[in-house]
Amino acid sequence: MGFRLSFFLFLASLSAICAQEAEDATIVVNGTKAIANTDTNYICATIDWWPPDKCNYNQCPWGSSSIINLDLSHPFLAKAIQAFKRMRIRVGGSLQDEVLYDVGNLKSRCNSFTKAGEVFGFSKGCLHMDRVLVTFGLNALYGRQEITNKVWGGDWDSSNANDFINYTISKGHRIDSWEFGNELSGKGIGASVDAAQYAADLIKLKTIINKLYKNFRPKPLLVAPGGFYDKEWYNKLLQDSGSLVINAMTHHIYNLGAGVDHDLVSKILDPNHLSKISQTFRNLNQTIQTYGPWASAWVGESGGAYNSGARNISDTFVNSFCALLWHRLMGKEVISVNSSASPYLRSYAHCSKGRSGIALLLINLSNQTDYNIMVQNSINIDLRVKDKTDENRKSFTHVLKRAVSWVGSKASDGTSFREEYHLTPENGDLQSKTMLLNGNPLQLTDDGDIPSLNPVRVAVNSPMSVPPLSIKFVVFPNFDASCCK
Ligand SMILES: *[C@@H]1O[C@H](CO)[C@@H](O)[C@H](O)[C@H]1NC(C)=O
Ligand SMILES: *[C@@H]1O[C@H](CO)[C@@H](O)[C@H](O)[C@H]1NC(C)=O
Ligand SMILES: *[C@@H]1O[C@H](CO)[C@@H](O)[C@H](O)[C@H]1NC(C)=O
Ligand SMILES: *[C@@H]1O[C@H](CO)[C@@H](O)[C@H](O)[C@H]1NC(C)=O
Ligand SMILES: *[C@@H]1O[C@H](CO)[C@@H](O)[C@H](O)[C@H]1NC(C)=O
Ligand SMILES: *[C@@H]1O[C@H](CO)[C@@H](O)[C@H](O)[C@H]1NC(C)=O
Ligand SMILES: CC(=O)N[C@H]1CO[C@H](CO)[C@@H](O)[C@@H]1O
Repeated sequence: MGFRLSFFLFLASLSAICAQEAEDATIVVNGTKAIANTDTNYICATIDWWPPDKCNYNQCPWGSSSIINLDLSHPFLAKAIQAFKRMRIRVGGSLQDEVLYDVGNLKSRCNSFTKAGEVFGFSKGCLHMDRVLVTFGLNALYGRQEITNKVWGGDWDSSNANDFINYTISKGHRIDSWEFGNELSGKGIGASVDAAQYAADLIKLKTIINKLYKNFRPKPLLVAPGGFYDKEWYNKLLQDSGSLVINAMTHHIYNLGAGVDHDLVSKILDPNHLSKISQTFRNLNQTIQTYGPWASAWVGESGGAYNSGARNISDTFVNSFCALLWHRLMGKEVISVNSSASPYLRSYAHCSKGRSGIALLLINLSNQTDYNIMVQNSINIDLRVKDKTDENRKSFTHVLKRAVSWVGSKASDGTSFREEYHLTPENGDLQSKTMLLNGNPLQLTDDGDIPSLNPVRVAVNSPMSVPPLSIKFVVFPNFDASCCK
């Protein structure tokens, strides 16, 4: 009986294997020099202004997740933020340019957002002052008028923002950065403002910040424009605002298109589609290098699919545990990887965070190919080239080093291992809301605590595979990368 059962299981697993293809791939990691650096708070989150009756495509997903109704004292929220230790939270979104702050000498009545208003179909709303905030998006339409269809002109009225910033200082709230406006760049989404006018108002806001924070340190950053990248508009904004006014230039990414799109899943699994957006970032980087090298390039908001995402897609497999693993494992230094795999295997390398070695992120977008990966250190390839050009100098230690550990040039002490964090959707269903880590469901404990995210440790030279439709973080603590020291 036992034999027959295991034979049946063997056949069953054999047929599962046969449905897949396997591809061998080599990933060469060159840790000589970092190719880019990310911000310390690279993983961040936006809390939006949308009220519960914001609906798209017959769905109203916002509930009580908005800054106007979120329970900021909820222990689950506190625990989630604590898990990241220091996490940037941006408060902003479409209604930001409609918000009046109920402080100082507010000229109009302070109401809640109601439907049937001017810009996004919601009226002017109000923020009552008992919230804790970090990157705060200011209303950049206040005082302007709509000149023609969606184009707004006239000077920004800074009085309400001035009073609000002053209020936060008097309450001792530490704001890391003030962001000016939301999606008003280029042709705008709900409204647009000319770049020269926007730059003049940014200079005014910088003066206000400098004055109000004269005796406070650290002084908050000024972040702008939080919109979609438009080359002429972004170039002009940096040129006209001038030296050291904008500290970080933000842009928004919704490269999947509208949440109603029936092709979302195939877009998410299409490497060519996903890679297109990197050109936008290269263009933004170019704008900054040319017109304002003092500024950093930030993605201020990105949600994949716009208009509140898509049900059973935006709220599934790829969820916050992935962001938490990135935050814990991936350091600031981005390292070059050269992969021989098809574009369906996406690979990223960073220095490990807070320890030696490197961390890789491998995402298999293929639904049929199982990748067998061999990771090599470019140092060893350089050694091999040197060995070939001068056979006589091929020293015994070089041979020994390569034989012992192909991840470094140093001979290992024999305890070399790597750590793997393998993420898969429950039951192989990509639209499952439960993510498995090394086969175990990731769920909050009954007390709302984050589950422990433990890796499996395997011998560093043992075969490594990335099965279809799965994600793997791999830490190589002994990887010899000179840029990670
Ligand atoms: C800031 O607020 C204080 C009261 O807290 C007030 O005395 C001061 O005039 C205000 N400053 C500005 C520039 O609005
Ligand atoms: C940004 O531009 C600089 C200068 O052209 C270049 O060296 C750097 O690699 C670019 N970074 C990115 C991420 O494109
Ligand atoms: C979303 O998934 C749930 C549970 O799997 C299902 O009951 C529901 O019908 C799905 N909704 C849509 C819009 O596909
Ligand atoms: C990447 O590897 C391929 C061979 O797999 C090689 O031809 C190419 O030059 C490498 N690129 C870099 C930037 O090292
Ligand atoms: C893989 O995806 C393609 C396109 O989405 C689909 O036609 C095919 O049936 C899938 N194959 C497997 C093995 O799931
Ligand atoms: C690794 O990068 C360094 C510096 O960028 C470069 O000089 C070296 O040729 C690279 N090695 C390989 C094997 O590509
Ligand atoms: C090379 C390869 O594996 N291609 C497949 C990757 O997965 C997508 C869907 O997930 C298929 O359409 C490709 O044929």
